[in-house]
Amino acid sequence: CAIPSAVRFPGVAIHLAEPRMGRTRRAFLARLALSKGFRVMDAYSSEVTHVVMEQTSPEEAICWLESRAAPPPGCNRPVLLDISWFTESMAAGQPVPVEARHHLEVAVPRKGLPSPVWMPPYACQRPTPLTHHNTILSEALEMLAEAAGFEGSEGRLLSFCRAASVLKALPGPITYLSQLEGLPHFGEHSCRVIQELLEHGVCEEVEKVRLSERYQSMKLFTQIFGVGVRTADRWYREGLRTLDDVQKQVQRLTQQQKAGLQHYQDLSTPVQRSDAEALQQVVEAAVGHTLPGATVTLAGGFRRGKLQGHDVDFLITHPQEGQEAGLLPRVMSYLKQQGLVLYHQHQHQHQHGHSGDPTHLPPRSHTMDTFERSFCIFRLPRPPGAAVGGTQRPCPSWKAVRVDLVVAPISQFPFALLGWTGSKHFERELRRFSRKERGLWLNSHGLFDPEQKAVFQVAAEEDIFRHLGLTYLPPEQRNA
Ligand code: DCP
Ligand code: MG
Repeated sequence: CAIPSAVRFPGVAIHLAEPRMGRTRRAFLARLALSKGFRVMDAYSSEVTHVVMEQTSPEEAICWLESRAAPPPGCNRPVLLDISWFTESMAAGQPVPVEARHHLEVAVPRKGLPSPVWMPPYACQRPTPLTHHNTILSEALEMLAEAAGFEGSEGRLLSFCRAASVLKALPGPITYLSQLEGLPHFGEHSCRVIQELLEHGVCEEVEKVRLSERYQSMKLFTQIFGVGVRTADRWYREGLRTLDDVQKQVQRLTQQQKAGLQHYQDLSTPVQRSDAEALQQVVEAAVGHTLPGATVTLAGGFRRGKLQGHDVDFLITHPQEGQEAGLLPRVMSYLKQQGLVLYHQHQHQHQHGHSGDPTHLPPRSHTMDTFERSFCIFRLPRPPGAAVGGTQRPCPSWKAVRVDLVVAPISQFPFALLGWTGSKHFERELRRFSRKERGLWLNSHGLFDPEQKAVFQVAAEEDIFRHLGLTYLPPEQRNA
């Protein structure tokens, strides 16, 4: 055992297991650890607390350990760790807490045993944090989902989204194909994509899609405010490929699309959290001025903790039912007077969105809700002195930002908040779970029991989860 001049962490005894490490690297890592006050055991013994391995599969790691003498009674087995624990500890200058992702044992389905990662099938049954351990894999599947959506293949879109979403909820990275065994929604196609990524680092199908003219044009067109898949597809079939091509047909565009094209550059730049906060103040001031007591709540991706978004979603309500009626046009004209609105389109409340009759709920489980709503482009002043991308070039004094304002009566507010917080896939799964597992229809207005012909009264999002028999998930865990 090599003991450093001063052992700083007596409770930790590291053994660097050799199989994949190579002698020189092992010696280098040992010296590094010693210099930082760690104990490093050259030989494996019952004193070892942390076994560190590199490029070793969990199966191999367990074989390695099992081929060694079992610890004497009263001694604990060491933990089997990936090199990531070691490098993080070296960087921190102290042993970092061992997390699931460091373990070489947890994520492995051992032959004959059920997979130790049990994953419930619906995204609303499991927490999904914003950042996770399988980004490269989930992004590849999501690109295929997006491309399927461009072709109108809803079924394939859903399959890829569900598989991607499972990866986002895993406690650690997938490094071996066998770790997919027992996970829901992994069909042959998604497995094949993951296999290629694990073996070669790239998936041919994904790269082909990414570079295809079809995908690139569809992506470009659908990024224009007011352009959906159907319009984009029509333009593509007519031979349009670039924004210039679209610009040449400007007379055919809707007002919304014209505005989208006009502000394309700004609107395709991500909205920052600080922008969302600045906008919240602006909207709060306008709402407070128009109807004292009315509230503004940030929803969408920013409520889930995202640092960037494609737009900013706000929900407006008033604690006294009915007071919110007619509020939005007045808020909008106040904002317009201040020169803050570059574009706005008002969507009137549909008949059946009315809150007067509590047993009345939109009969179809439609994704589009029927609240009174404004799709806007705001003119957001930039803080003085801001520059473009760290260059010396001063930027314009304002930028265009997409904002959605939605008004909900207080009795429907928890449903509206749940429905507008997302993610899109989380919402889809929540509605599917309600319908298939509970026989209830959920949307942004309410939860409806078609047999009892009754709606549930709720005061908060937590009540909705409870009615559905689901564990409450805070917004930060809805990033499915
Ligand atoms: N939503 C909805 N009905 C609509 C539009 C959106 O129920 N007609 C819901 C689903 C979304 C949420 O509202 O999860 C917000 O929509 P966004 O498209 O703004 O999505 P995000 O805010 O999650 O992402 P981004 O960061 O891209 O804005
Ligand atoms: Mg949003």
